[in-house]
Amino acid sequence: MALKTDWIWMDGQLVAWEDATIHVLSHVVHYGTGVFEGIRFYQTDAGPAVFRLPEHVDRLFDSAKLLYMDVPFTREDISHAIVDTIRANKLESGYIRPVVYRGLGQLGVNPLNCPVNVFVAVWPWGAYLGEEALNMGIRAKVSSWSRNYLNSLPAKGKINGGYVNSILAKLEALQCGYEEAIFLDADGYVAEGSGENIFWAKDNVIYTTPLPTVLRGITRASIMELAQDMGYKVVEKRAARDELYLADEVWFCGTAAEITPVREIDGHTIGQGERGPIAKALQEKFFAAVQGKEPMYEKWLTRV
Ligand code: PPE
Repeated sequence: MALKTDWIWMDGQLVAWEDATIHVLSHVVHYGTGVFEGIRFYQTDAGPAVFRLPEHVDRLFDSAKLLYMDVPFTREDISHAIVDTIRANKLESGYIRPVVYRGLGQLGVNPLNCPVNVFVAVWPWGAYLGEEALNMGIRAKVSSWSRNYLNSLPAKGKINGGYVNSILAKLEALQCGYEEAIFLDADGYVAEGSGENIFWAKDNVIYTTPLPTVLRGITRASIMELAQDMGYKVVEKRAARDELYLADEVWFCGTAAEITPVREIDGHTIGQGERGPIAKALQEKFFAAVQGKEPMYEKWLTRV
């Protein structure tokens, strides 16, 4: 199993992977009352390095705050737990999944009598949508499901239960023969993918969607910075779906998805129907940066 490693950090200590279990009556199992992060670490010449660790830990604490959970550890503790878990499992590169959740105490919608528990797991995770997707691009479908409405679920929280919305869109896209879904928000404007932010380019200007209804993606912020440093103008824009259909390039980005070009949406060929030059240039910069080959972005790396 791809998820099998040796150790998982649980509530302050490393436990054997087989023993990293929770009770079926834990609150999170019933109501999705947890928050999580997805972080990557990459192989560099000087050993593994975690990409933008402080930003991910900060977002984890923000997410917990939105669910009124006091994390029983400091940000420093969690950062150390992440580094320790990578070291213990002796992985060169992979994915990190910290989860802060309501555990075993009482059931019913009120979670306040349940403890707040934490675990950190790591595992090797290759290209999220397949290696070919990074080079050739994928086919996406505008979902018939709307992104969680901003007064239904806060977009700035990476909340476990909220991902059922993503799963519905993903399943619909797969059932219809596409690889990924594009969400519109409840007002009909382009929002994001099921687990990615979205960008597009038109006439050499790069666009992405504004934050109120999408996750404040750390890859999104990195790409905006890389693109600006490369001389591109980057604009946050509320857009209708037709703007994507008519774009020169479209790509998804996220920790898991990295930078995945989109070559077709709803039967419309995007640009030339392949990875475009801007997405390719950004991929090259991004992968160089995460592998410690760009001194300018060394600031984004935490050495393990
Ligand atoms: N939007 C959503 C809905 C989302 O889930 C992610 C990350 C992003 C945007 C991009 O955020 P960032 O990773 O900070 O650039 N999705 C995570 C989980 C994916 C999964 O299938 O699980 C991820 O990429 O780790």
